[in-house]
Formats: sequence, C-alpha cells, structure tokens
Amino acid sequence: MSSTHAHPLSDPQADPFEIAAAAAADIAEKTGIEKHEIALTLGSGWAKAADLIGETVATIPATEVTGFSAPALEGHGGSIRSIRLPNGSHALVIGARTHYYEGHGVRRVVHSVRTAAATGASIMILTNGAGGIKPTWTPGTPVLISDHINLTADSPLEGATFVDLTDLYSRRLRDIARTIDPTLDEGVYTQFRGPHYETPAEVQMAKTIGGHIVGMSTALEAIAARQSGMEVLGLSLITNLAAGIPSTPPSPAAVPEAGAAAAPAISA
Ligand code: 8IG
Repeated sequence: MSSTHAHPLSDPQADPFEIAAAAAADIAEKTGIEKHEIALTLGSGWAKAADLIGETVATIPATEVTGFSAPALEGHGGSIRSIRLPNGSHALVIGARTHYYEGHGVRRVVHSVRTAAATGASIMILTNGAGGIKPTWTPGTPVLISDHINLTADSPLEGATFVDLTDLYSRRLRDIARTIDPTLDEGVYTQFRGPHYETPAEVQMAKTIGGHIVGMSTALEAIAARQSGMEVLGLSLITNLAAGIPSTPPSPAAVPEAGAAAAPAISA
C-alpha cells in the first residue's frame, strides 16, 4: 500500500473483519497454504526462536497483504511466513506488529490477530520483549503471561460487544509450555501505551496493582484474539529489568542480544 492511498482500516465505515478476511485470502494465495492452524506474532527478541520451529514454506512481505504496514521499528521483521510444523500443520508467523504507540488506532494494532483467525488459526501465540518487575528475572528469561492489565484505556471491541476475559491466557497452553520447560515462571503483563518507557514511579504503580511484566503490546491483541474465539498463549522475553528495579535504564540495544542467546530454549 503506497502512502498516497488511504489505509483500508482508516475508513471508519469499513468492516475490520472483512478486511481481515481479504488479508487471509491474500495469505492463502501468496503462500499456497489454504489453512493455518496456529499463529505466532513475533515480539522483540523472538525472531531467531521462530526460525527454529519448522520448515519455512513461504515468506511474503507484510506490505503485500491487505491492511498490513511496514513495521515502524528496525529489527521487527516485516514479513509474514508460513512454517510447516513437524506434525504437518502450518503456523502463520507474523513478523510485522503494529504497535499502539504508532498512533494508527487499535483496529490496525489487532489486524494481524483478526487475519490469523481468518486464516483458520484456533491458537494465537503472542510474544513480546518486555521489562521485568521481579528482580530474579535476568535479561533473556522467558516468562508465561498468566493475565494482563490493560493501561491503554482503549479496546479493540467496538460498541456493546462484551467478551469474557476470565481465562484469557489459556491454562491448558501454559501447562503444555511447562511440560517443555518446568522452570518457566509466569506473571501479569501490564500494557502501557508507550513509546516512552515507564518512570520508576510508574513501575511501582504497576507492581502495586498486580503487574509483573511491563510492555507496549499484547494485551489489546489478546482481547481481539479472544473475541475471534482463539485460545491465547502469551510469552514475554524479559530483556531488561523495569525502570528502578533496581536502577537499570532500559536499553533497546540489548534486545536483539538477549533474544539471540535465549533462542534455542524459547523456540522449544
Ligand atoms: I524490550 O521496560 C522492553 N519493552 N513498557 N517497558 C516497556 N516496554 C518494554 C520494556 C520496558 N522493555
């Protein structure tokens, strides 16, 4: 989509689910894979891990799929891949996340999740790089998301659309993850709007209200995934201690390194 054209999701009259269906049709056509059973959104630090889950059968630039945009951040991929898993099913690997802080609205943030559902996926795996509030989580520690606190003051649900989030982050999937790595810890993900990192006082607030992980993604996407009927697994790669825990300033430069080191473990 060239910048001289309006984005299809910017038209308030457009139905975001119809645009997701069009995107799913693009993916089926360009990958040659009719159905993807499982979808995985790649967060900072997760690219290497996704390379290891199976055989890539097709890679398409996100810009060739309806409603997707080029990632705002270097190192955030920008491609959509179809990967054949050892059991013969197909995973849709989304390396093009639109963040809320880009300011394009929540419809664009959750478009990839709605597209994943439209390709046939019943499981949505949302990964991210994030700050840790528990001092024992050293950079490179993967953590299961058990629940979230959405501090964006926004929602992907429009109108009187009520969706139960009691068990948003599937216990079944968390239990399966722990059969691979019984040492996996879990915590409550707190989505801030960003793009600024938190002040130490904001990290203390997150901790006080029950948060263990701070980040700028995932919660809005998880809500949309549940609206679409998908089972959700959330995984954070702790790449830094949150501000003031103790007093390590978050360093975006450290993100790719932590991910590369943790790749074999988190891919499993
Ligand atoms: I990587 O400390 C990464 N992403 N909000 N806070 C927030 N997002 C992050 C952080 C962090 N580290």
